[in-house]
Amino acid sequence: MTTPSSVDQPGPHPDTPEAGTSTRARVRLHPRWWAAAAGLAAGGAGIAAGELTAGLLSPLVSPVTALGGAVIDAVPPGVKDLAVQLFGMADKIVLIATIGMVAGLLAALAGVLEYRRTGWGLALAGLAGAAGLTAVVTRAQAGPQAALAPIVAAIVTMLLLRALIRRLATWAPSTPAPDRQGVDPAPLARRSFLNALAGTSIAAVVAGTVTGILTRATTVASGFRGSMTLPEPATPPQAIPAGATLALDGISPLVTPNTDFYRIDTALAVPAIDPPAWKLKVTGMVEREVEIDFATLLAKPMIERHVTIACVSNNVGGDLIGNALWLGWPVRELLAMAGPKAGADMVLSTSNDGWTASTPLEALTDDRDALVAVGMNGEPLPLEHGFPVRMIVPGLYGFVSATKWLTELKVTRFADDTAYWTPRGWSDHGPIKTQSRIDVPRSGRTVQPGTVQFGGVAWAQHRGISRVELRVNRGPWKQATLATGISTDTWYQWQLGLDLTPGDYEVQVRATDTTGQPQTEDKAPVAPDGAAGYHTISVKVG
Ligand SMILES: Nc1nc2c(c(=O)[nH]1)N[C@H]1C(S)=C(S)[C@@H](COP(=O)(O)O)O[C@H]1N2
Ligand SMILES: [Mo]
Repeated sequence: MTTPSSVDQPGPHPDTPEAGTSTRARVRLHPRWWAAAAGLAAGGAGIAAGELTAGLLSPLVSPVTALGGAVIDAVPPGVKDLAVQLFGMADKIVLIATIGMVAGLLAALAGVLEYRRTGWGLALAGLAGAAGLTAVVTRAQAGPQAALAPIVAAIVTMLLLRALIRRLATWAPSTPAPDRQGVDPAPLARRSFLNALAGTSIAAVVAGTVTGILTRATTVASGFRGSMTLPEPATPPQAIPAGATLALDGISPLVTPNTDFYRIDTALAVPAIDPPAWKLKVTGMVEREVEIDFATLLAKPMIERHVTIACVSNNVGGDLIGNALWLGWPVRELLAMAGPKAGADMVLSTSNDGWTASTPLEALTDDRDALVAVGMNGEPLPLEHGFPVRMIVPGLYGFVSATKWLTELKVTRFADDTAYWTPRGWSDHGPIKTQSRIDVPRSGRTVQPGTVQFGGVAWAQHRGISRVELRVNRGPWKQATLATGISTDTWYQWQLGLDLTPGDYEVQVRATDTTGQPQTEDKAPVAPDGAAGYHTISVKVG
């Protein structure tokens, strides 16, 4: 190897172990590879920290899943079909693996960039975090806290990347300093870098494993949900009548999409139920206890009904209300199998997480279509809306009827049993109060003088709405155009054009139900049994 002429050659390549004792020579791999490894470890730990955050908040806000969803939505249908053909049910796993590979490559690249030039790798990590943030906030069904996970992922990645690359640069400067005097820092710096790299990698694996364990139930439940098909209803749903929808910009859509549907529950983490393990029991004051499993329930003759459900905590003018098409089996048929005993007047429904609601037995046995529901707007119930089975009862606030993740119906008496909210200052009965809301214009808006179009929704579930009126500055009531309802169990759109000259106005709305009873003007707070009063907005014309 050593020839006389080699004396005049430049020294051995610094990557080779033969390079002797110079600082760079100790690096057996080219430092670029160590930088890539640092990027991978930092990115892995960052993503794991983000997923762990998401898993703790709610498994529904995972940045990786959100990005995957965004990719699914973005690819043309042809590519989607191809992916399903190629990979079948494994298509989602392939997608997640692909996202993992892309993330890995980007992380390695961030390491190399950061090693070359301080700040560049951080910038790349920041960009990736911004992509995750965009995916999460545009998709998550879980509100603004969803933004936390990608932010945590980006910050952890950047901090670790900076710390690792700083150590690497001390050991193997990317721009080698002229020969230094004194003690060679290499062995110490080398150990410091390798320890940090190992620590980061271990942390990434531990956080990833914990997240996997935490979210496994959710993964199983969403996997089942994604691959199941809902049964067809035995009788088709009522068609939405022509004239049920008014063409007015900004009015609430007649049917609320699942992703926009309000969510209210006490569950810190969304319960994840594996349908094959699910059972619904009917117990208490019954002739015979009944227990049905998911397959048995799906085989029952189902009906599909639009029902507007509302939260008792919905303030006048609030948005804790939504209208969906629910697929389910009438509760009265399930109760008939069990045979409620004389004297019973309540059904205490229990959720998988222990939450309970008290529903009058009558509301579950009369002719209204109270449902043991499995479908929402043509899909299996979303996890956060009660997958796999919930109750839907037309005419009652959710807190006394709409039990999600339903597992038991106990036939009992109001005198003997108490539901979750009853000892907490809320009523044990909760019929929905007749209400109306102005959606457009938004309160506080300035609008053009002339004919100003007002519009919104009104509801009196199971009684139906017969009239909606507006008044300006407490003047006479003027009747609005009322759209045809889908049924008395849903809300109705309404609209009215008012000629207004420049100035400040107070506009109020009131609805009247089909029994001729107008909603009350007397204000009531949400507790104990629902808000009352007129929705009042201010409009500036000018
Ligand atoms: N298990 C369970 N079910 C529940 C609740 C709850 O806290 N836990 N909240 C109820 C309340 S107060 C309302 S208003 C409705 C809301 O249903 P949604 O989240 O599907 O809109 O669910 C009801 N079902
Ligand atoms: Mo509620």
